[in-house]
Amino acid sequence: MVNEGPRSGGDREDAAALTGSLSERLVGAVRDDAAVSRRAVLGGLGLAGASAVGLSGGATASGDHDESPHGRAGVVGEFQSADFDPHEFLRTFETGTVQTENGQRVREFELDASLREIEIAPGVTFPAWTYDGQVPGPTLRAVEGELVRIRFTNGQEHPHTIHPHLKNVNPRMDGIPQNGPGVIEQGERFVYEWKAQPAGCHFYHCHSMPLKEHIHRGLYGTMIIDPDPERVRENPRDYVNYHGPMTDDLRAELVEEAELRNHEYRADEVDEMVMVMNGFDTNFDGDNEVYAANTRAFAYGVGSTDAENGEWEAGETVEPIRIRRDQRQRVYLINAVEFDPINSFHTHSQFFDYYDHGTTLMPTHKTVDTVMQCQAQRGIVELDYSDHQPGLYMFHAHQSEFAELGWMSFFEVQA
Ligand SMILES: [Cu+2]
Repeated sequence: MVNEGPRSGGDREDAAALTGSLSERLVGAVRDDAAVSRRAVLGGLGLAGASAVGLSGGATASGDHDESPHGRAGVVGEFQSADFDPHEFLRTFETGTVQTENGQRVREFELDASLREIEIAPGVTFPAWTYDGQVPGPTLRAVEGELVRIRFTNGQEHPHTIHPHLKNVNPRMDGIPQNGPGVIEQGERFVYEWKAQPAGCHFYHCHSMPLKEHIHRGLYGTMIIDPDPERVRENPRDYVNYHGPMTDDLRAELVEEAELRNHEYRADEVDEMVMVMNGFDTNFDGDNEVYAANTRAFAYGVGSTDAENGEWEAGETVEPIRIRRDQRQRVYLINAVEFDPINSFHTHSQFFDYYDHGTTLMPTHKTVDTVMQCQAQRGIVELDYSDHQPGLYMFHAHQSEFAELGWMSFFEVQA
């Protein structure tokens, strides 16, 4: 008998039950841990103290579900704050404004630093330091060879910077306390300028001291530099770790890959996503309590829903990432986790190609189902689900603990 495929309601209910039970366990643990630790820190404020820092809400199942202690299987706490949507963030790329100055293409962005309470698990908030009010900061996207100009304003009481993981030839622009303008104090502005090179998937973050706090609090984001197909045609060897003959066919293939990476050419033919793996130390003891891809624990899990065939209800905050079988998927993946030495990305029932740092147009890892990244390491994951039956396919950190504390997600392959 041919099996009936994974789209039966049972699979969705099971996935929702798993997501829900992990989410509730996480929220319960964080709430208890935070209440205890903060009572000690805040001198007997107890639950009132926890409430004052936004941790008293706990998991709140969406309104129409049974709250009985025995009837919560499959009930998933929904996120209450609508100020950040990881589903929207996933496919949002900021391309700034472009102008030409003395023959040089210049791409401008504005960023500010500010304090923001962000919701990291249903009902659990975290006092973040943010770029543009969000964690991760906006995904900035430019084209190789351009000048990237960032007008930065620090609107927060701590001194901050923006440090780019680019090949930056001007030390004044390195965004560290010791060089150029140094740290940018509250109310100050600075204009950073960087050459957009090399093409790839890159990281930006604050480099003020203590560095681990400024990163852990949320001051980081992704900067994508799209390869310039014309430059690839002229200098194909810059984009491959390959020493054989450069044939016309290979050159043409590399140029085509560059076009499929470049948002001004054909990148829209690929389903592009950004996943910043991050973690949050909610009681400030030097260990993370909550992990995620894109800040919200289990947001790409499976929610409890009556929806069928992947038609998730509007406003639902926990839902898998819907993908098409007839389209290539590309994930710009970065590890921003503080305190833990490595993070990883693992796909179930699937192998992918990986481009370490995204700087090559041929995979650096071919046909793998797990990659690991240290902090600031990043790369491009390319997936092909055309052979797969429709349904839910899990992916997660293969540090199992991270997965159980929030970094567990599903792709839902559409029929
Ligand atoms: Cu900072």
